[in-house]
Amino acid sequence: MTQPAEVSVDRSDVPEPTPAEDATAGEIPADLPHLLRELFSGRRGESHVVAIQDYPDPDAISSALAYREIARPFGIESDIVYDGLISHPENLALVNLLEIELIRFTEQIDLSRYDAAVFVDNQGTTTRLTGRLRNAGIPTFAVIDHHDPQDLLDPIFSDVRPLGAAATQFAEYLASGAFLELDPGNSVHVSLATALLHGLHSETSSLIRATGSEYDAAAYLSQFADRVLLERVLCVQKSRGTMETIHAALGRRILRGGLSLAGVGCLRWADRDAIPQAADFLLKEENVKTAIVYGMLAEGNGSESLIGSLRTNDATLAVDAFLKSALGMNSSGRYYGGGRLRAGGFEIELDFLAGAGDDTDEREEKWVIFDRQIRRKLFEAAGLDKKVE
Ligand SMILES: [Mn+2]
Repeated sequence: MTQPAEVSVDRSDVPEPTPAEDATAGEIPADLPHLLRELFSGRRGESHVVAIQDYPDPDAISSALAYREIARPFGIESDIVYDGLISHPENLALVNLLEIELIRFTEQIDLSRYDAAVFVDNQGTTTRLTGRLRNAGIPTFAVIDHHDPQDLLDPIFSDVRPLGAAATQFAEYLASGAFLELDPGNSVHVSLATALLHGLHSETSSLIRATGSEYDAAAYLSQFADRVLLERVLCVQKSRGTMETIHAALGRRILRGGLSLAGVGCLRWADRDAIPQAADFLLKEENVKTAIVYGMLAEGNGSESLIGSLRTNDATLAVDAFLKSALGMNSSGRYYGGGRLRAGGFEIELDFLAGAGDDTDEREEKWVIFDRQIRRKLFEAAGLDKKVE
């Protein structure tokens, strides 16, 4: 380990990712943690920006925290930055209870002060920071993610494997002992293990979608996690806005051929995360295989968008392809929707049509049109359009 590989790293040993569905309890390639350690030792004194997706979930938050802790012994300081919002109550609880320091991007933050960028639980396609970091001239040091390879970034270190969660990758790094030994008496380590356990629990729908690797990771993390804290993070009550959105979704849902579709109307920005929670809820109904909930969201700055979430327990549904073909792309070639195994989402900016101000009638008229349009496209793509009213 004398000559840290600065630029060229042979990635031929990194296994070719296969669809997440086929993931088995594969062993972590033994050289990955050691390769990362070697790279860390050549970067002492650096400051890294860990970019997580715009609407960070527990998998992303805990993975970023893990990166910070494994890099710290090498004299590398990391800031965890996101350019969006944390609104899901469970995610807020995680951040607050574990006192996780996250930085929300604003124009005042000078990204050029960082030496390198790291992407965890994403590959640069779900965070607006990618373009900002590129503009600031920040090189990409590492990409550590469990989604299908997207080849947008060209990192020095890449670990993109089809696992149930990014938290699993970091649990494997920790278990390898290449970076630090977790100590059950160290409160930072206990917080980290608790956060990762929560990350992989929530990312795999309470381990239902877990592979063997997630069970191995959970077994390892459970030696250090704080169960009382974990319970407090998990048992967060739903906000009033979320309850109202679920109520609207139940009242407005249209059931057809195993698809439950609900347009919930206009939403407050703070209730954005009510959409996926409502989709989760609709999926519980008998005979429902796929649930899609969408609504119209007004941002403080006057911009508006339609956002939606898809949840399915139909293993044969190719979520990503379904949403891409149903909703298409915008004029700059960016798809409105996409997804992974059993979950997906979409976001359609209203651009010129945005901004009804306080005129609720105008907003309601707009909603009626968009609602009908989205409903038609989704039913058509699902082959259920014959009976559209
Ligand atoms: Mn994830």
